[in-house]
Amino acid sequence: MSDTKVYRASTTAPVNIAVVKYWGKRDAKLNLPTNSSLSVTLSQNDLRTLTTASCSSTYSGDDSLLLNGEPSDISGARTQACFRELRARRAALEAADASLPKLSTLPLNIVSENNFPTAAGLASSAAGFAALVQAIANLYELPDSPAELSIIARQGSGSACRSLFGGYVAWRMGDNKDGSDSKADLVAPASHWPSMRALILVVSAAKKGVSSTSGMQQTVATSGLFKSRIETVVPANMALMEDAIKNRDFPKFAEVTMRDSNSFHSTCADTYPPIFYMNDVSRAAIRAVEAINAQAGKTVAAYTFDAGPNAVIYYLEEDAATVLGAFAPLVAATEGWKEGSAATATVKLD
Ligand code: 2P0
Repeated sequence: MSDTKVYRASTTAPVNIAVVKYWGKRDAKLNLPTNSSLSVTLSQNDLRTLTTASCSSTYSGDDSLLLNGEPSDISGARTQACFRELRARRAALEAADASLPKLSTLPLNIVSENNFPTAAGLASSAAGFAALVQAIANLYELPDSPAELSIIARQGSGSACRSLFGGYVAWRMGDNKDGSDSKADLVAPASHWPSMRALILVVSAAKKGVSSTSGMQQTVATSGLFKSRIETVVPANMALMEDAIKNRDFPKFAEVTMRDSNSFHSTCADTYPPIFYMNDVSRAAIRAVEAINAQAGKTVAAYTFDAGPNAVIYYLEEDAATVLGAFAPLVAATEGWKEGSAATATVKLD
């Protein structure tokens, strides 16, 4: 009798916001980066992708993906690479154990939802590909560790490899040509530094003008500053950041975070033609952080910006009143991302 069962597994994956940024590929096909990077994973209660993967012999035709209720194109090489790698691992399990159902040959049906704006510089591709890979890995009951799965998620979107872990996560660039050592690595769990918080200032929920993928390719090809960033600035920032996290040294964490964001956006401005992700409200957020720190007489807040104008402000719980109070006027200048919600989210990192 043929098996008509629907096999199903769900998972959520969090957003991560880099404090040492990934920007540049040495191999565009495998998503191998020109530098290592390090991120802080935000709480799944606030920003996350929820994904369900299912497969069945009763599904007709091809694999499919429904993203936020809309059919989404999965023919791209990156999504196909993730499907192919996961199927190969399942097929190996099935070859070793004939009693396992033959899921690797069935069409996959993926349903995915973000609870935040997609492609607006809030790392939606990171949470999206991490959730896609983890959901299919769960469906296939793969024994692979998060670090091993991060190698697959990386091929979907580079930053996705860091969303396989919570807490403080490094993406080690690796040396190998095949990408087998370019993977995520847990620097510290969120519980190591439980008072860390993030304030997200949604300056604009619109889709970004220049995609990260094409923006970083233009930077690699045209920026002179980029060379010193990957050879000198980032290796130093990685070492300083890991020490700051290990020692729970907020002033150092903050300084490296802000310097690395500035360095990344400088290489964007040094790209020809230049790329500008920050706008006037973003720059006002930088000034606000400087004013908060000057008034406090110590560093209590750190800004960082990805490939969009939205600000992420890191601070510690004990400084919440100072930081959130100072940001109140600026919040009025930002737009919310979903009806009824404020323009900002304060995020606990669990
Ligand atoms: C990061 N960003 O480290 C940096 C900072 C944006 C600025 O990772 O081409 O969407 O899919 O590998 O991962 C955005 O790049 O690019 C990114 P692809 P991805 O978070």
